[in-house]
Amino acid sequence: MENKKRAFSGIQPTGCLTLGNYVGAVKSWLNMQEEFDCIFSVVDMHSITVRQDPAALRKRCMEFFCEYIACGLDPEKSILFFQSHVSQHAELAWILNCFTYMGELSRMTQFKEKSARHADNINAGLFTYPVLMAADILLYGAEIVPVGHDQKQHVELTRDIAERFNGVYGDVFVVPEPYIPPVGARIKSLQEPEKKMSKSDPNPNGYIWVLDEPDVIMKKIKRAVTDSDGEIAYREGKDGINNLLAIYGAMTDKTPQDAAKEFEGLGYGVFKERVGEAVAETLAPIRDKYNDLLKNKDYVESVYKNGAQKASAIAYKTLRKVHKKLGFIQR
Ligand code: ATP
Ligand code: LTN
Repeated sequence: MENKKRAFSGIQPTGCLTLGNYVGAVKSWLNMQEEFDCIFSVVDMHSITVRQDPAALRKRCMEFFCEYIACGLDPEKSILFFQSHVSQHAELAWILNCFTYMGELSRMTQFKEKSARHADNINAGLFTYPVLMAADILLYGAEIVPVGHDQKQHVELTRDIAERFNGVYGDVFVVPEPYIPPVGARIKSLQEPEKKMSKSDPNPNGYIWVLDEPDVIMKKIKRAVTDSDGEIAYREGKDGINNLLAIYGAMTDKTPQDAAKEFEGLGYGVFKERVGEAVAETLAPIRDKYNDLLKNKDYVESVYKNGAQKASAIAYKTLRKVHKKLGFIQR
């Protein structure tokens, strides 16, 4: 493992893991497992910027963790853990808060969107959320951060914070690069194809859950909003069809343009059926593996405990170095 570059990423356990998350994030994580030294976290501390019901959150955290493994993240190759199990994330976040400007945070698109959506609870955590994300990444010296397009701005802020800190104290942090998959970085909602597919969409017809049954997948794809010109082509102004082509492409490792050629001249009905089949086929083994994991709670527990231990050993070293640079007395 020693000479491999390190990758870090995470998903917050809100809503349910969607095809958008799978294509935009988890799928590139799978490809990275061989080449990189990977660390993936269920970032539970991020999810409390919005009020959560404790029982529901507990259930969802476990669900996401099992989904990670079911999707193919391999505890023998990658470190898998819950963010709240490694206290250094919160500790480093505080320090980085003191190296981040209010102006920078108020420019973050996600903050602007979420504070508009949760106007009754614009808490400081929502505002400083990107600082916790910077801590997640910088604690592990990650060189690469595989995320969907919407997270690029946060990784860029992480770079700025790291460079600012390094500018004062020398080379402490590795400055990370985002990795955005070329295809599928922006899977759109099936109901409102101008918006991204979101796991906290109140309308389940807008997204596909990675554990959806084949008949549910087919129904959702058949109901997907398209257009009325009847032509299967990948071009501007055809958001719904473009999205289905991107989904099909992601399922079959083709570009949306190549996928469009495959369906040239066919009707939307047949096209949707083929897209639905491709999605159902990709997700079936994930659902099977997930159901096996549910029967094996001890194994799952050993994975996250072991993961937290390994993550913590790395994080401890970084935090120790940071403390020393800052002038704190070593413990
Ligand atoms: P929410 O809607 O609850 O804010 P989300 O669906 O955007 O959640 P996140 O937890 O913000 O999910 O994102 C997890 C990962 O999945 C990130 O790397 C993000 O970029 C990626 N991702 C999320 N939605 C999509 C999408 N529609 N297409 C591609 N990638 C996505
Ligand atoms: N902010 C991200 C989730 C996230 C993350 C991270 C992604 C938290 N910490 C570290 C990559 C690296 C989101 O909302 N998708």
